[in-house]
Amino acid sequence: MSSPAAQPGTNNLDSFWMPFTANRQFKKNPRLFVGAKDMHYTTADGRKVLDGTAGLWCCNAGHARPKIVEAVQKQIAEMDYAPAFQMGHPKAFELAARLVNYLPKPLDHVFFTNSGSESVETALKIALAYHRAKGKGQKFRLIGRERGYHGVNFGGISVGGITNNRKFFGTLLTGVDHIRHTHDLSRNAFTRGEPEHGVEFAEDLEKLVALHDPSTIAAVIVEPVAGSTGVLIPPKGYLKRVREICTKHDILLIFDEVITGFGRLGTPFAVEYFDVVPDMVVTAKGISNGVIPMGGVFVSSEIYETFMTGPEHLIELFHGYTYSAHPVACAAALGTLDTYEEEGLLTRGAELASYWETALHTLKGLPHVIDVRNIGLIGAIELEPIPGEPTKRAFQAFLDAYEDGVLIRTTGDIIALSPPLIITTDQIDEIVATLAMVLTKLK
Ligand code: PXG
Repeated sequence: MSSPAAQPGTNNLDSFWMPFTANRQFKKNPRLFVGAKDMHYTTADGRKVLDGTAGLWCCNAGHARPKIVEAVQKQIAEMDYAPAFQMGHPKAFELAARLVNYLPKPLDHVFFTNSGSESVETALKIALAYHRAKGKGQKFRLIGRERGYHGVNFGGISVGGITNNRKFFGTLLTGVDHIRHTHDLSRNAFTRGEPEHGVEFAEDLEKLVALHDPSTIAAVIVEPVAGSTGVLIPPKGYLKRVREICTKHDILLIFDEVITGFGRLGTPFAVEYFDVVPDMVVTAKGISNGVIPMGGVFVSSEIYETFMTGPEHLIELFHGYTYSAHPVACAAALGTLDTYEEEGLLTRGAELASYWETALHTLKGLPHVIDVRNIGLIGAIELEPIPGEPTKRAFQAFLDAYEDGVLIRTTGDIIALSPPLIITTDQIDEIVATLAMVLTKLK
């Protein structure tokens, strides 16, 4: 065994089993970032790369923002950790009280977690426990959607609808069913904003209600805009119809806003963008600008109050994490909210959306492009896959764009874009010009 000192720095890439990464390919030709400031990363070989993805959809205010850096540094020195159970610290309460202002009134409590995946598990468990507390413990079924992404824990992959995230991992949760996804290029290709066609996909929920009986269904979870699966934008009226069906049958509606939360659509949350109020909202990522891991679940007062019964000395919900409302994460989130508010970032996407849309749609007509779609500050370019070699063409575009100085994400043969909300119009042009170059050369 060689000593760690014999393998300093990046000479040994072997030990780290990288998440959602082609490890062997990466380690033969690594791509390492060593710095980040505002809209740019710096690579290990000293190049600047424009961030077209806000890290992984999380650094909505850009990188190394002074208020956040300072808040984190100060908090670590002042109090590094406080027990999360049966104890508290002021910043957790301050943060919760500020956060609930971004959502409509009934969503006025928040439970803290450390990631989107944990937030999803938390929401699903609260849904089951809520119905049980109401004397309806037979409402146990959870409904997700094809191509949905709700993180990687067992509840999340069960309600999720991405085959590769499910098929390797056994039986998953029982009592789960799925409605169809809404992606329909035959009718909606090259739509700007919300597609015209597909509201009828919501009726899948009525079919499942008829099949299982509403008395067995606890909750439906959907991403208002599905991100990870390649930016699937809901057809006009779809989310409103899902809400109606849930209300009619006493089914809780959970919005997974891990990606859409914190300004991505040009409103603080998608709840406001689509004017649909769910019973719970799952968040993470932008809550702390990706700086310190954090997540949260917003619940309605009706849900919270349902648990606040029984003797006062008893724990109301047997759930929580060692790091729920971690003081350093709370400080990061407070610094993040200060930055969002001072710079108007949670609505800046609305100001940029039409410039973004026009710029992106200039890519229509380039080789292999079968769709361009956009909403808020999200964009996607769908490519025709190489026959028999799905994902390869988009992955090559990712590698080429990286070499040309722009960070993009790809999933399947779809390029997804979600830049920090501080992006300038010149930087939008730079992303689009680089992509045009990359797509023109792509085999
Ligand atoms: N729900 C949604 C809607 C997400 O997008 C999660 C839950 C899980 O969050 P955590 O914090 O546990 O990873 C996510 C995460 C991508 C990409 O490029 C998307 C995510 C994560 C990594 C990459 O599409 N979303």
